[in-house]
Amino acid sequence: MSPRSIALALLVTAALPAATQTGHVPLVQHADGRAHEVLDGAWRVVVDPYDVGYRNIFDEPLTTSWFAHDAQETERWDRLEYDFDAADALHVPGDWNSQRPELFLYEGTVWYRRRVRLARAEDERLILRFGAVNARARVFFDGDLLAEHEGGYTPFDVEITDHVGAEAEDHSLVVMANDTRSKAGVPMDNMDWWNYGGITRSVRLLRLPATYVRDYSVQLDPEAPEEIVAWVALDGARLGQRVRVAIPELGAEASAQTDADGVARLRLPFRGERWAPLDPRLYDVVVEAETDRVEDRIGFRTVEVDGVDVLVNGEPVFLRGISIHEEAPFRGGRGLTPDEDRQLLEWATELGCNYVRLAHYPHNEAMVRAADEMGLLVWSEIPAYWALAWDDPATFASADQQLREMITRDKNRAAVVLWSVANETPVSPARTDFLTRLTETARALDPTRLITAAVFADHERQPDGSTVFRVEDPLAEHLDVVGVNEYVGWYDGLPDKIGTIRWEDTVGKPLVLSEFGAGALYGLRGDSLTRWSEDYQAYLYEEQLAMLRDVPFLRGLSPWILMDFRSPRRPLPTIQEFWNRKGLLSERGERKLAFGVLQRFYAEVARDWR
Ligand code: GCB
Repeated sequence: MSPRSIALALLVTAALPAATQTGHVPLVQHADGRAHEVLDGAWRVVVDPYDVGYRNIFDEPLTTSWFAHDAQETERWDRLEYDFDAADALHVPGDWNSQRPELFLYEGTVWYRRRVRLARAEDERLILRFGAVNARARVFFDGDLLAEHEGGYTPFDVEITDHVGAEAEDHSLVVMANDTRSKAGVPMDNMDWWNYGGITRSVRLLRLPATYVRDYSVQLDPEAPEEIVAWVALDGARLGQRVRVAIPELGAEASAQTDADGVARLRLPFRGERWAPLDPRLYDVVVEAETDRVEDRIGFRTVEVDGVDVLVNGEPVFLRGISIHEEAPFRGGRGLTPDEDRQLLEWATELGCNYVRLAHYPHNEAMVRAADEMGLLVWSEIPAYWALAWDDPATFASADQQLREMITRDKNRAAVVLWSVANETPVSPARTDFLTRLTETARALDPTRLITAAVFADHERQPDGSTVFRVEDPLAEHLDVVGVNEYVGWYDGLPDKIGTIRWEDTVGKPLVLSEFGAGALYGLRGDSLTRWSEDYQAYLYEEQLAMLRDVPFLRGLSPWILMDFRSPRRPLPTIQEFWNRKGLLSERGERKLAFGVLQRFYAEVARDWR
């Protein structure tokens, strides 16, 4: 059915499927490495604050949505209360909040429309890759609902093969994006970052053969690091094929026959150079089946924990890190370009980092690939943040799915060493059970990386005036590396309290101080106790770093945060203006004093850990 021919009926009968995760196909590995067309650019939009696109006046769902038809008037008496062709456009990838002043605080539904002229070769499969749509997406093709996806920071794929014919024809692609916050969501309805809505990452149309290489994993065998273990999974009718994995530069290759599920396992000798922090070595890797071929760039390294040490390639490392939000430098907002990703990572490198915590959700794929190329270790996390609805099975399903999508997408990146399942979650049996199950998912999908979470430490004032910090969270037992967020000097006392802290090891695992920090407005000076001044922030960093130097089981830190970022929780006029000011850089990249304090500390640590 062409959109133009659709009658303007508001049919009200059956409901849209209740499930929020339907229709999409298993993720295609390395979408960028496949033949594709980029569907970014100007998409026409209808802003729909009352959700008229999918419900009638009695709050009953529409069988097929009003806007999804992308209809046009054909007779002069037609009643059509929208018109995509005459509507304004928003840029994809991007969020709506930072593109239009009147949408700055908008949370709700926006319908995006893009026309595509497509023909399909026989035996070709067409898959739409959405890098991310925050937070819920419904994808309609020529008016038909093809897929729904929930989770605003991970990719999903929608197959349109059966909807495209041999002749070139115009098709209508409509995406409903909704970013209404909810208590049962992941993240929940309360968080300290901007809920940027929209098609926030690139949209691509992948052209794949009838049976294609859907996924693969190519990594050093942690048990026998002179070998690479690989698996390849095919998708399509010809699941029985010979597949080959090769690293031409090393003259290494292996081939194997797929099993009945289209999966083959292979081993290759590895006599190359390892990928190492700040010394990244990537190899061209060819993954080939009889009907498809993909090329990727992959690094090889090991990562493990030995007592309180984190070992990369068998060498103890100290994680000199910084936390980063996915917010565009200089302009704010999402839809970062590869240059903007790199800018953030270059600033981290200038700070002396060998490690970044990509908070509080999976960042875009190009960001992780840039870290891989720059030799920055990565902590990657899902937005299981603060008080989720631990008892709600749908909340668990969403967290679990986002974790799977993150691991599926990034499992071939040597840079990624830590998967984090949560940030600052209130301890209860239901929460610990929920998060423990997530650690099990992560380990089952990827037994080669370390599992972590950012938790709180218990602290107690002692009669001698000191404050003892120890991790008593039962989740720690299920983690390889324990992350702790600690805000003494900002939310808890003044910076001079930091000197009273003593850490006690209760878990025998590496500790990473995943956050500490203080707000400062760039350019605001005062004495070291003037809140919001650069001086206060610098003083707090000095005190924290002096204290942390003496923690024998500390193996890294990622202070909060590289750059100021937007947050609706931060309304203080003249200082915050909806920016969380804990950045070491302003949103324009201007260095605050504390940048230099941390930079000097990292220079020292880099010398000591050589
Ligand atoms: C935290 C959170 C982080 C906040 C930060 C703050 O503990 O993990 O998301 O932005 O504190 O600035 O309060």
